Amino acid sequence: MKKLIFTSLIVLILGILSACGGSNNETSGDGGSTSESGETLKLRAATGSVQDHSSYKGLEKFKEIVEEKAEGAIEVELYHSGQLGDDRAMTEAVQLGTQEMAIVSVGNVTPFVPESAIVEFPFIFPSNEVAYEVLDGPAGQKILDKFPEKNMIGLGFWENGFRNVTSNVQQIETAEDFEGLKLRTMSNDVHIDAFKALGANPTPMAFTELYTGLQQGAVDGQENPYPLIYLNKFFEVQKYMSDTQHVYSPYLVLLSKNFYDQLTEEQQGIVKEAAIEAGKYQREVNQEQVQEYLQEIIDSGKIEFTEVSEEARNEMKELVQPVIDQHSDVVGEDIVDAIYDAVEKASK
Ligand code: TK8
Repeated sequence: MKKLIFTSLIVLILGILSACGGSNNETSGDGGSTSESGETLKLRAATGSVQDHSSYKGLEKFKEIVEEKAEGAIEVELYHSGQLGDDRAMTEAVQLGTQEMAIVSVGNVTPFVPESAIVEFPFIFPSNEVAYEVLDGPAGQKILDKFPEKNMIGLGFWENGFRNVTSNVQQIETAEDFEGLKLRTMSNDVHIDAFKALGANPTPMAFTELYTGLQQGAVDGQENPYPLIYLNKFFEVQKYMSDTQHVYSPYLVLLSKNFYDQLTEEQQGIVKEAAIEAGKYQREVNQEQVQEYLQEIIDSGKIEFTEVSEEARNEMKELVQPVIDQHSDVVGEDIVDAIYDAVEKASK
């Protein structure tokens, strides 16, 4: 009998506590909320790119929207230039919950979510407009849906851009020119296998170490969109650049699931909508920067720029196709079919 009374008391106490406890936050009505202690929730968001890069401009827009709509319940702290580490380190921190948000190249995230590799398959997107339509639609959502099981939330895709090769050895105008090139790549098996198929010697290296790696000759070349080649001054330690446009690189907006689960429903909506709205702005800024910084690089006279012919680009496509076929098996038929169908539809 005593045991029954004791157990009933425990259940009663737990029931009272849970009624008082609820979520970590008490909603003040229209998105504004604070945690039970009244403390503001801190959201640390970082990019590996420098402050002038469009990814940081996008974070500034994200901060403006979230802090206005959350009415002080969420404080966004911004970081840039790898201050919180390179993409891999930031992705690990977001997964662990020690960092709330990161803007990272999908190419650096594939070790965490292999299915995401498809969006950086060589030559899969014919234009940035097609990429936007596919990534922002149901096919792109299929990839974002793979992140919660890895303790992360994929809020959406921003833009890094079409990647182009720079080198200190020779101009890369045809597939043969890749022969023996010690090329820095992201930590991405698809890119490593693709550049091997082109005859290069791919060398994964953190973005934060890349400038020194080029300057000291640890690697002969790299591949990135023009804004990063300009803003990180790679063009000053390279002799040749060509518009290979071999991969379209989206940025992923990664959010800690631990943090997301703390938010009220209203706050989750605010953060999601802010990422989408800031992403539209970031893509516009990035497109402007692609044009502006390509011209700055050419006008600098510090690097020899060449355009790649369609014939040469088609030869590269043929050489990397077996790699795409092999890695499509890793991504899985459902996502592969969805992405390629969406690309075909958006390209019409
Ligand atoms: C830093 C990286 C960079 C990526 C790379 O912003 O590692 O080459 O393209 O953009 O995310």
